[in-house]
Amino acid sequence: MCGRRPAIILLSVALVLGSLILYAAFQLGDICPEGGGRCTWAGAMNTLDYLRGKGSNGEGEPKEGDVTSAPAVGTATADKPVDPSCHGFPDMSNILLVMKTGASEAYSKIPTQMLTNLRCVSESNFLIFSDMAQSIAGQEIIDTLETVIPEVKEHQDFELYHNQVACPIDQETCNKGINVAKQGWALDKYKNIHMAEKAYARNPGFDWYLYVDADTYVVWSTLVEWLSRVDAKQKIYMGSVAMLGGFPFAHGGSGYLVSQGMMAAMFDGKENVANRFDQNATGLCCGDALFSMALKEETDVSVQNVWPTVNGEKPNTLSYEDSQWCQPLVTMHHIGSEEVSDFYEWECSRNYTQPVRIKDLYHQFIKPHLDDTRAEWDNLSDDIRYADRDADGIDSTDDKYRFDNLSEVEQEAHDSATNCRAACLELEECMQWRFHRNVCYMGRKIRHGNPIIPGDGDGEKMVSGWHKARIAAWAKEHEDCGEIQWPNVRTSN
Ligand SMILES: *[C@@H]1O[C@H](CO)[C@@H](O)[C@H](O)[C@H]1NC(C)=O
Ligand SMILES: *[C@@H]1O[C@H](CO)[C@@H](O)[C@H](O)[C@H]1NC(C)=O
Ligand SMILES: *[C@@H]1O[C@H](CO)[C@@H](O)[C@H](O)[C@H]1NC(C)=O
Ligand SMILES: CC(=O)N[C@H]1CO[C@H](CO)[C@@H](O)[C@@H]1O
Repeated sequence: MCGRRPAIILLSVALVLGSLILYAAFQLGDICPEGGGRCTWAGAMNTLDYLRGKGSNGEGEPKEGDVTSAPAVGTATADKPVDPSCHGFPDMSNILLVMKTGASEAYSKIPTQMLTNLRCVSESNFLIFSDMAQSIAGQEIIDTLETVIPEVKEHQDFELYHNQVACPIDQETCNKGINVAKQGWALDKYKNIHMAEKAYARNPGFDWYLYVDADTYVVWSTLVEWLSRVDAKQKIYMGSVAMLGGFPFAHGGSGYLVSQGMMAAMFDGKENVANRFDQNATGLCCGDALFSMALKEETDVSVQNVWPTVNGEKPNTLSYEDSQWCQPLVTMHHIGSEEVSDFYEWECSRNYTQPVRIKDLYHQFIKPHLDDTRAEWDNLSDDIRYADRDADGIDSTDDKYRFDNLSEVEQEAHDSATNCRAACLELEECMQWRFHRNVCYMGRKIRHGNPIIPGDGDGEKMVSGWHKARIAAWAKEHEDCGEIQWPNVRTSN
């Protein structure tokens, strides 16, 4: 029962929380105005019909390969009123999301995904695979490694796999003192092909199979609009291309898309396809690369690059520049739970109506946070460098350095953060700057970056800053992007 209707569990918890919040708000005489907070749990809970609908209607188990019966979540039906926070959610009933995680991280990643990015996705439109069978608040987590051939399971890479099953209490406690990151990574590469084979065996009827990690964010509005323009009957495998020893593959964390035509070519009429590659995985770093090699070997189809639409970065690490600014965005990676929640609330507030472009992230998540100067921050500026040519550790052959024909301000740029900033103000191409250990770095692109660890190294702090006026002027000038240019997808191989 619990496994079949995870929504009930989540919603029961939410109902209690929601009631408490509403009660508290009522006590304070401070009930939100109608529609306010629609994208929060409390807001959604305002609609009692919605609760009743989701909690009691028997939509039933999805039948195998039964795609057409999956209702579009954004659409209310007579017996299933719509979750108000899913208002406008696109019809993704021809897409199956296949999410990969591991037992050591599942409880920290999956609940937030379920509450936010997967919230409006129908149960019949996603599967979650891991290195152990689990149930998270009723959501089935499938052991994708169950079918790996027994000899390969004897490999030391499977140490964590066997330990996890043997653990009689929670994994977190059992894993104390174990390097879970390292052991989890060793296991991970065995998953991808098995996961695809199992997803297709359970659900062979979808047009598109989108493979992501548990720290990937999917922008549904962009994805659905884009895929409606691509013929899924063709053999298509696409993502953000990376290389392994010269072999191109779609980076797994960014997410990759495989068409119906491609899945059929890989698995139809064959048995135990994934097992053919179990042995290969032992000698390789990564499962996403092996997946690409396996596709190539079985079908002779190669990966297509659709970066930056499928993207491994996130708002604070993306580069806001000409070549990416107007591009539509479908995925981001390394997204923590707090960030997933922020994006979800933002997309919900836009009613999922417009495809998201990279520039939208700048406006929503970057622009409000740029400062003239920020200490202990790495803003990733590194297009031009100023330094003392003879100082220790300066590789004067690196052509990022400017030593000659400098203005007075440029000559002094490496003396202090204040001077570095002054040089940025003077140099027209400078959007932002960074000062560290008597090197002044300047950036021509807009990037936000990360805090540095305080007290790192010998105590010399890194300081960053942005030329806010110049950035604002650039953004304004580039605001008009015209029609969306979708990635070019080859439909014949
Ligand atoms: C897997 O290993 C077999 C045997 O060594 C080899 O023939 C095959 O090309 C390998 N396949 C991949 C995808 O690495
Ligand atoms: C989203 O939909 C709600 C409810 O229909 C509406 O009030 C709101 O103005 C819409 N917002 C946007 C950004 O379209
Ligand atoms: C510096 O200026 C001189 C004279 O204008 C020019 O010949 C030289 O190429 C310049 N050097 C650099 C590195 O720009
Ligand atoms: C992404 C990036 O360029 N990071 C750099 C930030 O600055 C530090 C210190 O100069 C470099 O070590 C990083 O590579």
